[in-house]
Amino acid sequence: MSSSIKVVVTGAAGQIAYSLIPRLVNGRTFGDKKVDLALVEIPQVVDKLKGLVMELEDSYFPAMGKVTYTDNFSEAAKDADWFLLVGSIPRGIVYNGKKIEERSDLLSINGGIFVDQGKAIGSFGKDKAKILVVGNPANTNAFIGKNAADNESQLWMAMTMLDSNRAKSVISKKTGVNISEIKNMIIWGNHSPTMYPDSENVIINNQLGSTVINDMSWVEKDFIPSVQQRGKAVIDARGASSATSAAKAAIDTVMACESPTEEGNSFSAAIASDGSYDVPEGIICGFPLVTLSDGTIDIKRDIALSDFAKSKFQISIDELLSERDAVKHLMK
Ligand code: NAX
Repeated sequence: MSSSIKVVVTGAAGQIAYSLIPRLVNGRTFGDKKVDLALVEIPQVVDKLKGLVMELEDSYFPAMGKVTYTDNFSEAAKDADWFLLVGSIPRGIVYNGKKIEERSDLLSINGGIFVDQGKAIGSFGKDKAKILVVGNPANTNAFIGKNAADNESQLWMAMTMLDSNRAKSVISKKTGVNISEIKNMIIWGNHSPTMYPDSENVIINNQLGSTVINDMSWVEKDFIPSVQQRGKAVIDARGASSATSAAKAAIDTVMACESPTEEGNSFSAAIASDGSYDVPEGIICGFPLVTLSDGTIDIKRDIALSDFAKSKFQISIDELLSERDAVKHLMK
């Protein structure tokens, strides 16, 4: 083993985490680094993690280092390199005596959680730590967390890789091209049904999607809605939200950040806008990203957006701005 890395996972007793955690220590996600895990849950379920730790031990992962579990996020955050923030309060549950149905309630409750977690990450996480928010509403949770952390060396992201993987799968079926030859699959905007999956700039077998697909009616009526609504379709079919595909997407995001992006490709995640593509500064927005050879993660800035793309993207930007306004009271 060349070195070690500490990874914090919240929501560790949940569905996504059950698929995610073993992959963190399988020796592939972080190459030959030894992986220390700090697993976090709410007090009511933290004891269940004892069983998960037993299973991890029984799986015999040579890359697995020290594994701890706790309901104390600040303690877990100490000197961590990566934070996978999966835990959040879902829509539909009763919280403090009230059924959580409205997006504004969801934003507010989870916002409170992300203020505390953000502060702890800013104070106790390593400088240059990377944070991937999976728990919904992911972009705005990341926006709140980043603001509370107030540590510019750390990189906050919200996950849109699952949307990108779903979009690749739809394009693969439409074109008959293997998914490994579908690159630069960009998700612009929010991880919500307003996201804009970009069929024009995707690279299919080394050619631009706008040339290969050439069927805007299919793009508008089939492709975009099926990617935007895929999460709901999985819930309707499975009776539970996407879990193994979400875990795979989180691993894909980590791996995309851990090694340089190949020329011409990009990966999807939402990060704080620096004004690129006229997105208001600060909101956590889905962009095409690249990992440079020195490990820096940057927005790929040379993508041409058509008028059609700009109008779709704007809908998602507007939604992010309204979410930002709804959590103003949580900002420093
Ligand atoms: P589960 O309900 O199975 O698990 C969530 C876990 O988080 C629970 O065990 C809960 O106790 C824990 N938790 C809640 N608050 C916590 C806190 N403050 N600290 C630590 N743990 C906490 O949900 P699961 O299916 O695993 O989904 C987790 C989240 O991912 C949900 O918010 C879901 O909406 C979101 N998703 C995000 C996706 C994305 O692409 N960004 C796709 C999949 C998924 O829908």
